[in-house]
Amino acid sequence: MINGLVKLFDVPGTVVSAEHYGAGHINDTYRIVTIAEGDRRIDYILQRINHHIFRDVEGLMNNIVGVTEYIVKALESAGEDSSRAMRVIRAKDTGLPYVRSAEGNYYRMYNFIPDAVSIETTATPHQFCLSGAGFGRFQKLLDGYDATKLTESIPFFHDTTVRLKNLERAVEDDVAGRRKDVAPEIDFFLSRAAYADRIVSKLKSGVIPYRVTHNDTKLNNVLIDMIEDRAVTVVDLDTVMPGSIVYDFGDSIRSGANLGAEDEKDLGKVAFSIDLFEAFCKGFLGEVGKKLVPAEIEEMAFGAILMTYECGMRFLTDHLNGDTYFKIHREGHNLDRARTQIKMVKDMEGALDRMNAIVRKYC
Ligand code: ADP
Ligand code: GN1
Ligand code: MG
Repeated sequence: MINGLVKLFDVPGTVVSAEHYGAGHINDTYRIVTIAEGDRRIDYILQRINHHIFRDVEGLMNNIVGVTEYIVKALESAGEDSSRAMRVIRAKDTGLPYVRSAEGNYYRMYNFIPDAVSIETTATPHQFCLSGAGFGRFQKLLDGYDATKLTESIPFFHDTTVRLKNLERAVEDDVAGRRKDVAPEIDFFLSRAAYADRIVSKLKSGVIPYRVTHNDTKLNNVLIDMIEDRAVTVVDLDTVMPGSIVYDFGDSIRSGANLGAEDEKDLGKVAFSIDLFEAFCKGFLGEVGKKLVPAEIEEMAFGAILMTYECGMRFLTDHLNGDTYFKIHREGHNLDRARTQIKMVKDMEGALDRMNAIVRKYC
C-alpha cells in the first residue's frame, strides 16, 4: 500500500523500505527509503495526516507550504545552508501538496532530514540549550511572515479557557465512566481555573503581541545534529499559527525541563529541573530575548506553568472522553500523562520566582 502511495508523489526512485518512524502523538509517520538512478539513496518522511484533528487539510497544507518556502528563502538570503530545511513534496498528477487515498485518508511527504535526531528522553542541559536556540531561530526566521496568510489549523488551540471548558464538559458527560477514579486530578485543574485566561486576555487586549508561532515546541519536534552540535530543523509544522511566543517557550519547558518522561508512572522520577530551564533560556532567549516586549518577559516563566497546566488538562480530558485524541499505547496512558503534568505544575509553582529571575537574566 505504501509503495502505491509513494508513487503518487513526485519522487524519482523506487521504495526499498517503509517503516513507522518517530514518537508523535498525532499523525502516522513513516520513514521511506528509495533508490533512484545510479543507486542514489533518497529518504523521505510520509505521513498520514490525522484529518479528524486537522479538519481542513487543504488549509493546513497551504500553511505548511507557505511557511517552509518562506524559511528556505530566509535561510538563502541570510547566506545559510538550506539543504536540511523542510520541503513539501508535491503529488505528481495534481501538483497538490498532499494526496487523498481511495479510503479517504490524506497523506503528505517531506524530504527526510539526515544526520539529525529527535531527543526522546531527557536531554542534557547542553542539548536542551541547542533545542532552545533551534526554536528561537525558527521564531526569528518567521518574523516577517504575513500572519494573515495562515489558517487556524486547530481553532482555539492554546485558548486555555476553552480547554478548561472542554475538561468541564468531559467531567459532566463522563462518557467512559472514569470520572469516579480521577476526582483529585479534576480538582487540581479546577482549583487553578484563574490561570486559564491570563495570557489569552493579554493577547486579546494587545498587551502581548500576536506572533507567528509554532505552538507545539516539544523537545522531539526539533532535530539536533549531534556531530555539528546544533539544532538543524524544526519539524511538525501543523500548528504554526498566530499565537504568543510565551506558548512556544512554555511548551518546550513543559516537555524538556522534566527529569522524567511525559508518561512516567513513577512520579518520584518526575521533577522540574531549574538547570534545564536555565539551559533552555540561554538558547531560546539568546535568539529572541532582545525583541521581547516587557509583558512577554514578565509572563515567560508563567507560560511554562500555563502550557503544562493546559496539556495536563488536555490529557485528562482525553482520558475522560475515552482516549479519542492522543495516541495511547497502554490503558490509562493519558491519565499517567496528566499526572506527570500535575507534578510539573506543582514543582514550577514553587520555583516561579527563580524562573522569573533567570528569564530576566537572559533578556
Ligand atoms: P506528530 O504530529 O505525530 O508528532 P511529527 O511531524 O512530529 O508527527 O513527526 C513525528 C516524528 O518524526 C518527529 O518527532 C521527528 O522525530 C520525525 N520527523 C518528522 N519529520 C521529519 C523529517 N522531515 N525528517 C526527519 N525526521 C522527521
Ligand atoms: C502532541 O504531535 P506531537 O506529538 O508533537 C500535541 C501537542 C501536545 C503534545 C503532548 C497537534 O504533539 O499539542 O502538547 O502532543 N499536538 C497536537 O505530548 O495536538
Ligand atoms: Mg511531533
